[in-house]
Amino acid sequence: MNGKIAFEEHWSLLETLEDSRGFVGGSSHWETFQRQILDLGDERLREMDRNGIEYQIVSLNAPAVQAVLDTRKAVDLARRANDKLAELVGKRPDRFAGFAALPMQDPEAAAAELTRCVSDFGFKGALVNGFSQKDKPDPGIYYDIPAYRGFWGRVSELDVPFYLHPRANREASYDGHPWLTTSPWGFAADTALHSLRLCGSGLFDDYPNLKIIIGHMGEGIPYSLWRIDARMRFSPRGYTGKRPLGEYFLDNFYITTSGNFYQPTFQCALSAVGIDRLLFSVDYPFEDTKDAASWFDGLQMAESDKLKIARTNAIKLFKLDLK
Ligand code: GRE
Ligand code: ZN
Repeated sequence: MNGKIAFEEHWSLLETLEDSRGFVGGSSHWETFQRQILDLGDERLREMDRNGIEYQIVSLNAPAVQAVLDTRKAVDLARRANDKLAELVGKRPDRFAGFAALPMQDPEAAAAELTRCVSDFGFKGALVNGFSQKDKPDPGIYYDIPAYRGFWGRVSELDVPFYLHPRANREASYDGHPWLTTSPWGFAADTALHSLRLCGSGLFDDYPNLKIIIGHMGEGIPYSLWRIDARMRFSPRGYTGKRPLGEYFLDNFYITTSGNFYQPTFQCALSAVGIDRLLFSVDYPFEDTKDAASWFDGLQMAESDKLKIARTNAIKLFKLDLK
């Protein structure tokens, strides 16, 4: 299928490249990976063309800004990354746009940076790599706490989506099993936890128009959605939302197919969230574009539904100037 839009697609500055090395396997693949993630030109475009992807919204690799303990340095890194991304995507506005990297260590600076990126560069929203570390590695800071309400107010005013992207889980219960902390499990566990914290905090009562995107077919939440609300009837301790949690998930979240090209999971996600909330993405270059595209293109479903997931849902969500 041609004309697909993908938006969990990463690039890297030279100075944040090392953040990705541990995830990429052996040295021969690392060579290729470096080239792919640094490039926002011909190689990426060829890969998109070969696989029917017309347009990418590009974001910085993980964890990058979120792992910079010194807030001043985090603010500076985000700004330089966004300036550079704007310059690169600006060369092919017909094929690329950007998501802002944000220094969430300082909620006011993050709100200001998002505003700058949307108004000066036409960025389509933000992509943030999970919790932030500030001054010390632990505990990580999650954005449901009151200090972030002003930040979310700005996201709501700007009316742009916020992609909550994974980073490695740091809980002590993962000790001795580093493989568990990252993409096989911990990425999803931590991003799901963060999403549920947002739902449980009353955030979406304060700002009902917020649009949160999560990848990897919903990071496991669609599979658990019914049980969460079923059990919340008996143990709602500390829950401050006005409505059942599942309603916020269905009203305020969008999910993508990034890095999860598996039919049973897709069917569950689609049944749980519906056709208007599920969107195609790859997770380039952590995933092979062909794996994502050939799997998606081969799905047996009505073409009109497929077009929504591949393209028209994204045009609507990001108000893209595409037909
Ligand atoms: C990602 O950023 O999407 C990512 C990583 C590391 C491994 C897998 C992955 O940063 O998808
Ligand atoms: Zn990703």
